[in-house]
Amino acid sequence: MIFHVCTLFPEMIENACATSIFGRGMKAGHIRLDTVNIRDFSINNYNRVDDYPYGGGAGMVMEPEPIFRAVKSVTDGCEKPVRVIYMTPQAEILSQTKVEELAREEELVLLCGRYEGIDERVLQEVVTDYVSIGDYVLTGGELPALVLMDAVARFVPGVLNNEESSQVESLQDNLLEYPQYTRPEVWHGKPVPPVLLTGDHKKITAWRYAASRQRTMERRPDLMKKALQVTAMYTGGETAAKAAALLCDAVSNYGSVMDYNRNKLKKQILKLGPGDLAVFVAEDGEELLSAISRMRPGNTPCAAYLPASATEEEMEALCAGLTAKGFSVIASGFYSEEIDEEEASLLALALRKILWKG
Ligand code: 6GU
Repeated sequence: MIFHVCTLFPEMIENACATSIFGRGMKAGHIRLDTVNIRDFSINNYNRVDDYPYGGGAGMVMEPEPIFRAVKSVTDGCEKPVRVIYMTPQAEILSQTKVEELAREEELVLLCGRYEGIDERVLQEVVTDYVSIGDYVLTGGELPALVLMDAVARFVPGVLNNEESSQVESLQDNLLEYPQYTRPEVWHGKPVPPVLLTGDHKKITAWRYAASRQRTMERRPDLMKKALQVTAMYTGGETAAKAAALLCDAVSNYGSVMDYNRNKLKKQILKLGPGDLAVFVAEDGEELLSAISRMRPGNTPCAAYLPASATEEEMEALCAGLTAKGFSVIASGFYSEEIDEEEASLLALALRKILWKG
C-alpha cells in the first residue's frame, strides 16, 4: 500500500508514521509513505498558499492551484485511477467497513487542509472521497489522515503479525470487544471470570459473545440494532458447504452454519426475527427453497449466493422465492468453484456495505 499525503506539515505525518506497527510495516516494505508539501506548489512569491475568502468572514482559504498541482504531481505518476480522499469534518464518518474498502486499493492520496478550508472548485475536480473522523473540529486534516492510515494499514497483508491479526475482526459484528484478563488470577481481590480458566473453547466463545453483547448494550446501545445473529444455511455439495463456512466466517465471528441437506433440519420449524441475518448458499436455488419451506422468517434480512455457473434468472427466481417466504433480500452474489477466504471477504464486504451503509 502506498499512502501519498498532500499537506502543509509533512513532518507531522512522517514523524507519526515512523513509530510502532506502522513504522515496522514501512521498514518491512509493506507500506510506503510519500508526503507532498503543498507549499512546494505555491504559485506566488513568499510561498503563500492561502488567501482571503470571497464574501468575507474570518480565516483564510487554501487556494485551488497549489492543491491542484500537488495532487496532480501524485496522480500523474499512478498507473490506475487513484482515490483522492479529502479529510474534512463535513463528511461521512470513517467506519470499519470504509476502512476495509480503502484497504483494497493499491495507493491512496490523502489531502489534508488547514485554515478554514479549501477552495471548493479544486475539491470538485480532484476529490473522490470525503472522510471525517468524528463530530468534533480539529485544526487540520493531518491527525485524521493518520487515523485513517493506521486503520487501513492493519489490513495490509504482512503489517500485523499472527498474534496481532487475531484482533482484526473485532468490530465486524458491530459489537464492542469483550473484556480481557491476564495474570494474576486474582488481583485486588478480583478474580478472573472462571470460564476463561477452563480451556473449553466453545464455552469461552459463548461467554465472550454474551460479554460483548452486554458491554455493547451498556456503552453503545445505538450499535445493538446493527448487531445481527448470523446463520449460514446451505444445500448442495462440498463447494456449497465450503462457501457457506467461508461466508459465515467472513461476515461474523459468532455465526453458525447449518446443513439443509439434512432431513432433520428440513422438518424443523426454525423461527428467525429481524435481529437475525440469514446467509443462504445453494448449489441449486429450487432445492434450497424446498429445503427451507418450514422456516419462519419475521422481517429477517438475508443474502443469497449461487455458484458462478448459475444464471441471473436462477438468482432472480431464488430471490423472489425468499422474498415470497418473508425474507428481505439485501444482497446476492455468485461464488466460484475455488472460493477462498479472499473471495468470501470480498462478498462479505459488499454485504456489510449494504447492511450497515458504512
Ligand atoms: Cl477529517 N478534519 C478536521 N479538520 N477536523 C475533523 C475531521 C477532519 N474529522 C473530525 N474533525
